[in-house]
Amino acid sequence: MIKITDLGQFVIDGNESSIVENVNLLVAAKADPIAIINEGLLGGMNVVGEKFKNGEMFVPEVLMAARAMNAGMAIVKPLIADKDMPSLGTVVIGTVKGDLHDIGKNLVVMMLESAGFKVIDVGIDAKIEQFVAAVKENNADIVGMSAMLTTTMTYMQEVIKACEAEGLNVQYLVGGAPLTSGYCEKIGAIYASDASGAVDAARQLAA
Ligand code: B1M
Repeated sequence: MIKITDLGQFVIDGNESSIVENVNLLVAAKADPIAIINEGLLGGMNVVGEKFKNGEMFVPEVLMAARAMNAGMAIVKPLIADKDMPSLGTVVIGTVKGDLHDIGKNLVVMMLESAGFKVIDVGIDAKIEQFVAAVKENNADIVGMSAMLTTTMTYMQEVIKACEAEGLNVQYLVGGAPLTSGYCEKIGAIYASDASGAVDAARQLAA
């Protein structure tokens, strides 16, 4: 049987069937589910994140890797009590009102989850009330917003104002093609240009 650490390469290769087969074997052999996640699945996804950042892997490969990782997660997560799941913090994330683009946001979600964040995805066309309710329900640390249109990016500021008016103690992480770091600074949010950058920024915000 393979070692837990060997799972990482299957994730990097986006080899979902080998992940499913070998995670099942490891579980049957009573391997620690948390080690399967941390040393196997997330270990591989961390490498994917680095390779994506360095331009050695591209979006379709990252999506395949994430799908393979999620297939393994689906097997082991039911074996772990919620309290035992390591978490760096909770991120509520969505593509803002009026905007239906979600490929980049979904990539950010996968990378954040791989890095060990609990992520509440409020989806596309997300309104202020959805962000606020999700932050309150989940006691979130970070609000993440994605926008791909110049006409929708301004909604981010409205979400931030609403969270502040509600007295929510959260930090703001934003991204999307039309944004600039200058604009994000002006609205009081941290800007990340890609999914790996989002993970780095979230780690700093949660520290
Ligand atoms: Co649309 N679209 N689109 N589109 N679309 C763009 C964005 C556009 C630049 C195309 C163009 O004209 N050249 C343009 C926007 C122009 C502008 O406002 N500046 C545009 C337009 C105009 C429109 C419509 C208005 C077209 C129309 O109907 N007339 C319409 C709007 C619909 C709406 O949202 N209300 C529309 C519709 C669509 C589709 C539905 C067909 C489809 C979306 C499908 C989907 O997402 N499920 C679509 C697509 C696919 C695109 C392009 C081609 C690709 C976007 C994408 O997925 N990129 C895009 C042109 C382009 O970018 N080349 C375009 C890949 C993705 C991995 O990158 O989303 O940038 P990206 O995400 C990156 C980073 O930005 C960052 O990390 C991600 C991963 O590295 N990031 C974050 C993103 N969110 C983040 C959040 C973070 C941190 C980082 O923290 C929380």
